[in-house]
Amino acid sequence: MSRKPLTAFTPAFAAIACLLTYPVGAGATALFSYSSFSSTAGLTLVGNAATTTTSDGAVMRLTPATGSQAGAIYNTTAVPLGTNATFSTQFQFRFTNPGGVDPADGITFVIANSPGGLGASGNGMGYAGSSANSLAIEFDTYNNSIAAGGLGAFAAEPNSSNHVAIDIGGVLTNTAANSVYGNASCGFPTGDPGQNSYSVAGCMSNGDLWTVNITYNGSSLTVTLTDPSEGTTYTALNAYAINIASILATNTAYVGFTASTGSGWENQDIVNWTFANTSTISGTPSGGTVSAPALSD
Ligand SMILES: [Ca+2]
Ligand SMILES: [Ca+2]
Repeated sequence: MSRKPLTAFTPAFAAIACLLTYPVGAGATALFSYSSFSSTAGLTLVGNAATTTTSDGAVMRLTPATGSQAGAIYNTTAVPLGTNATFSTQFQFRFTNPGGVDPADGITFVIANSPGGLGASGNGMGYAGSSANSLAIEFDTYNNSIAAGGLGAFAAEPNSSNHVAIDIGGVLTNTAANSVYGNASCGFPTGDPGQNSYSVAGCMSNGDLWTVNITYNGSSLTVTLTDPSEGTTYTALNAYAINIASILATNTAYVGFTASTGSGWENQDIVNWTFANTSTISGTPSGGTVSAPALSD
C-alpha cells in the first residue's frame, strides 16, 4: 500500500490524517508519509535518484551501487520551519551491494530553503556545495579522514567509516560527529582505507533495514538509529542545541535526502519516510515490510 503526500489543502487530508494521527500529541500532524515509493507524487528527484523495486517493495534508490553517483529527493511543498517551529521525521534505509574501494559514501537528511540542491559526489554525499541556507544530518559510510588516508581526505572528517554528524551551509562541517554504536571501522579489510568488516551488527552498510528518528523541538535536535541486529537504539545526537531557522533564513523549508558514491559504492535505498510538523514519531516499523512508520507520543 502506498500513500500520496498529504497537504492541509487536499480534500482527503482530514480523513487520511485521522488514520495517521494515532495517540499523537496535541496538534500533531503528519505532513506527508510514504509507506513505499510506488508513487513519487509530491517529490522532486534530482541526479541519479530513481525508484526501483527490491525485496522491500518500491524503494527510493538515492544512488545505485556503481561509482561517482549523486542523487537527491526533496518534497515539492515547503514545510513550516520558522523560529521555534518543530518537526519530527522517521525513515528506514537499507544499503546493499557495496563495491569498489569500500562501501561509500553515505546519505544525508537535508533541510534547505530551496528545493533541488545537489552537491558533489564522492565525499560530498550529494550535499557539499549545495544550498548555503541549508542543514544536513549525514549518515556517512566512508572514512575520508586524513589520519586514515581516505580518498578525498579532508580535515573535518572524523576517523570513522560509520558516523553521524551535522553539516551546515553546504559545507561538510561534520559538527557533533560520532560513530554509530561506537563502531568506527566498517568496510573491506582489503579496502582503501582498510576497515573491519562492514557486514557486522552496528555497521550502517551491513544490509539491515535501519530505522532513523529525527526530532527537533524548536531549539535542539535528537537523532536515533536502530539496527535490528543490535536490538537496541543508538542515540547519535541527544538534544543538540541548534537554531535551524537562523541557518535557513526563511520560515519554510524543503526537506529530503541526498547521497553519493565515489571510488566506493553501495545501493543507498530509502524504504519509507514520514514527516510531521509537531509530533514526535516513535516506534519501529516492522522489518522488511513497506508499512508506514507509526506516529505516537
Ligand atoms: Ca565520508
Ligand atoms: Ca562525514
